[in-house]
Amino acid sequence: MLPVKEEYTNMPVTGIMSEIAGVASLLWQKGWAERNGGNLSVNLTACVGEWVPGSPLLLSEFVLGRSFALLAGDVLYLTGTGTRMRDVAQRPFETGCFIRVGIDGRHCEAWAVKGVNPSSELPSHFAVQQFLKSEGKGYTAVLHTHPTELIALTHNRLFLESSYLTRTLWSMIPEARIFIQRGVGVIPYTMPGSSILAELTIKALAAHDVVLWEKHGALSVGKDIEDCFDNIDTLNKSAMIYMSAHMAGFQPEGLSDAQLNELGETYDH
Ligand code: 2HA
Ligand code: ZN
Repeated sequence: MLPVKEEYTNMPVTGIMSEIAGVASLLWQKGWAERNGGNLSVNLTACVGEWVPGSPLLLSEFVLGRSFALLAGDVLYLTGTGTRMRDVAQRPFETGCFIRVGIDGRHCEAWAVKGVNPSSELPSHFAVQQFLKSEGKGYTAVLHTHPTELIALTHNRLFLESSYLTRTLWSMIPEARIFIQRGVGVIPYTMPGSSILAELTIKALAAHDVVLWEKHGALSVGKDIEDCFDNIDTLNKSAMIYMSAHMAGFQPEGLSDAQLNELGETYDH
């Protein structure tokens, strides 16, 4: 667990914040978080109840462009706009915001150190968070990052078809088939941060826990932020194996249909 500054240790979320810091550190080390690339959110409501963050975080208020009725009363952590993951790794309390959604689903209170505003991807994070809550599977975390090899695959039209991409990634190593049971969704290139991207992402999340955005990045959902990271890490490993084989001059054989079916029969739930 990374050390947490003394002024934050009375907060009921230090464990989750250490987890967020740990994942942010991995994203930076993996080379998936150049500059301010990527953002993440966690719905903290289950562990904070009526908690109101205190000093040294300052309170501000803002109104959302649309209502997120299902999130009314919830508290979410969201990384700040322009935030570098390598800084989130060191100072998660100071690089993001704690946002309580009002009972109308629109008026929000946000606590953050002075000058930190929520990520410009707030509308897509809230839309995905609301979708996760509606599904009732206990998923609380959303991670968007830029995994190099997975993005490279989306530069080939063949891999823009979800079933072909999933079959290829599953067949590179058993773990991909075991842990990414719902496969990977793919969304054609769309302007980053746009509401259409958020809409298409939610549609794809009905069938998958991980979605690739063509020529941009990945978004993963899970019970916690480490789950989100593990999903993308497992798939990126598959992409790396695929590319390593090609770089060595041969087409990887891949696990057979029978081998993949056997894994599915043994592990799917
Ligand atoms: O937060 O990655 O897609 C910066 C981004 C936007
Ligand atoms: Zn991005």
